[in-house]
Parts: sequence; structure tokens; C-alpha cells
Amino acid sequence: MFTRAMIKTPCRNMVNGISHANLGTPDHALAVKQHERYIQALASCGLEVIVLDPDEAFPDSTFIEDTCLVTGSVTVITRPGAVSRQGEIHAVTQAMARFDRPMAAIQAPATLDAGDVMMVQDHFYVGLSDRTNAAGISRLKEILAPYGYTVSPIELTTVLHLKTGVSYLENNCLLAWGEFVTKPELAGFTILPVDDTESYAANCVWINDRVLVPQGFDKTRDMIENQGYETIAVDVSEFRKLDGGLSCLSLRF
Ligand code: CIR
Repeated sequence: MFTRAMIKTPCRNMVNGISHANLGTPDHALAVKQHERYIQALASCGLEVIVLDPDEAFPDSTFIEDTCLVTGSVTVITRPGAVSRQGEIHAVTQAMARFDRPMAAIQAPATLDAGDVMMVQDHFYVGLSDRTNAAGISRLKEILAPYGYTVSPIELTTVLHLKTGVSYLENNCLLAWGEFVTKPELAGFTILPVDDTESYAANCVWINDRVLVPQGFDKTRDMIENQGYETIAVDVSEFRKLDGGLSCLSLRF
């Protein structure tokens, strides 16, 4: 169960964020409104939401998930794979320091985006991606081992981050799209396969037995509800324009 979330307000400069989506430029005012509704959704799941100020120096900084991995025992500050994002770690380091958990960091030449990290109880699947390198995965393994956590890599071929294509919904249940439906590493889970027309919805967020789903992907929402979950739909169209999914917008702990 989670009790808190940390989230970072999108800055005006988000219009200059990294994007391969070809969906146009995000509307900042609309993004701020969508962000407010996302905060309400987190609060409705019983979380205390800590909101960090926007930072114009970092267009992608609203995607706070990539900068930090919060486990039950240790907080790991990452070293994002995109150079323009590496300075985002300072604000999150400061904000996480007030919590009573040991902190560790990924250091050069290692890179790791926590959007590539999927936590399944005490095991962490980590995407080997354009953003997360082998050194990043080794370093994470080294940091987590003393706490009894294990780490294994999953090579990515089509998506930006591991959790772009697969989300753990607890209860041994995985929401998966494309290459992740048949990955041998993920055999053994109950797989909910996301339709190709709704691939964006493969990134959902389990929070205390509810699942946040992106608005407008009804096949996926129905499939998750048929599995017995209550869902909350949140419109994140402006963040999608920057290749960001629902999970990227928050840290849950
Ligand atoms: C980036 O390319 O880094 C941002 N525009 C989007 C990051 C999305 N984060 C995520 O999927 N975990």
C-alpha cells in the first residue's frame, strides 16, 4: 500500500520537452488543469500528495518518475539517460531527503530512468533501453542487494521505457502490450493484453487496489475492470504529446 505521492507541476517550457509522438505541441494551461485532476485522483486513492514547484530550466521535469526510484527501504536518485534531464535530480533529491530512508545514487557513466523500473514485490525488472544502460542496471542491483531486493534486465525493442509497454497491477497481474505479451521473462504472470489500437494505455498505475487509466482507452479500461479492479480515468493528452504516460507523472511510496 502507498501513503504518499510526489508530483511536479509542468513548467511553461514543457513545450520544448523531448518528443517523438508527432501529436503536436502541448498546451501548457490545459496540462496544468490535467495535472490538477491527476492530483485529485491520487488523493482519492488515499495518498498525501506532495507537489513540487515547476522548474523552467527542465522542460521534461514534470515526468518526475524517471528521476527517482522509491523502494520500501531505500531511495535511489537516478541519472537520467537524456542529458537535458540530468539536472532534474537536484530538486527531487532535496524533496526526498526529508523522508527517513537511506538514499543512494546512480553515477556516471551509468544511466537509468526509473520509468524503466517495474517493481514486483521484492523484485525489480529493469528495461535496457536508450535511456538505461547496462552499467545503470548493475549499479541498481548493487544498491538494492543489501536490502534483499533482486534485479533482472529486460531488453527493449520498441518502446521508450519498460513501463511504456507493461504495468504491474499487483495480484500477479500484468497489463502488457506488443513485445511484452510474449516476453519469456514475464511468463508466469496473468497477462492482460492491450489492443494495438490502445497501446498508450499499457501504462497504467496501481494505487491501493485502484488503477489509474488514461482517459479515452475504453477497451483497456473494461479489461482491467473485468479483472475486478476499480478504475479512475485521467485525461493526460498534453503529456502524451511528450511521450509521457500516467506513471511518469508521479512517485508513489
Ligand atoms: C522524455 O523523453 O524523457 C520525456 N519527454 C518523457 C518521459 C516519459 N517518462 C516515462 O515514460 N517514464
